[in-house]
Amino acid sequence: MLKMKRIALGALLSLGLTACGPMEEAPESSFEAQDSQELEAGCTSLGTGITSHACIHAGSPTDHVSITASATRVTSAPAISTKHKAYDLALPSGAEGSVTYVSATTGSYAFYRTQNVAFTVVNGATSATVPAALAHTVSSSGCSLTYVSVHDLTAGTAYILAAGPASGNALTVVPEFLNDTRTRYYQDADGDGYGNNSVSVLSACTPPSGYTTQRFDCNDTAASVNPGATEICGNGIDDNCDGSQC
Ligand SMILES: [Ca+2]
Ligand SMILES: [Ca+2]
Ligand SMILES: [Ca+2]
Repeated sequence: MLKMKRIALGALLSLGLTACGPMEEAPESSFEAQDSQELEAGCTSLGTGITSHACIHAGSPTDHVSITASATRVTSAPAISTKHKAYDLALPSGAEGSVTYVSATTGSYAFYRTQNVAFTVVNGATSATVPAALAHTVSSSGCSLTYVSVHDLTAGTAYILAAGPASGNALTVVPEFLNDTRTRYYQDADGDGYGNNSVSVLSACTPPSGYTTQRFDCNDTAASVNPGATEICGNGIDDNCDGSQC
């Protein structure tokens, strides 16, 4: 199930504000982050951070592991449970093949693939299908991964991943645990490219518009004030957010 919690603004206020002097009271974020291990509510696609991470594994020869998939959906099928690997599955000719995945932690897992073929996640204990919480095509330059689906898994349970048939009877799968690859985004209300330290989300998803990975804007209501601005002497404003005026 999708779940969300409001982020603790109090904890965020302690993040690196010393360089910016007094802060205005931060507005509450409209994008609600969460501190569980599951996909955020409202997530419509995975962000570039986790996709880039998966692409690194897909592009690294040393991360590849060759697996011959089982012709039947059994919990004794070969496991692809080790994270940060790219599994090259050899599928039965013209048919689906199965491998297993035992999640170390309860939460949301992304399975990136090189082809958008049938991909079913089955709980090995109950035989229940685990529906995708999210699934979409992937477009990343120089990356062989073209599709991803996210499934909520329970720690210690053996899941059967049934995939295919696939072109060439081959499919590469890169599993990623969302909590390993979340990115913190900061609200940039004034659009100057620098975000407000005190309004942020930690997300594996594409952030809402108006959020950026760059932070340390000491006045997010004035685009002329940010760490990249030129200090103007005598105007009474800390233009460049270094905590002082010249
Ligand atoms: Ca800003
Ligand atoms: Ca600003
Ligand atoms: Ca200054």
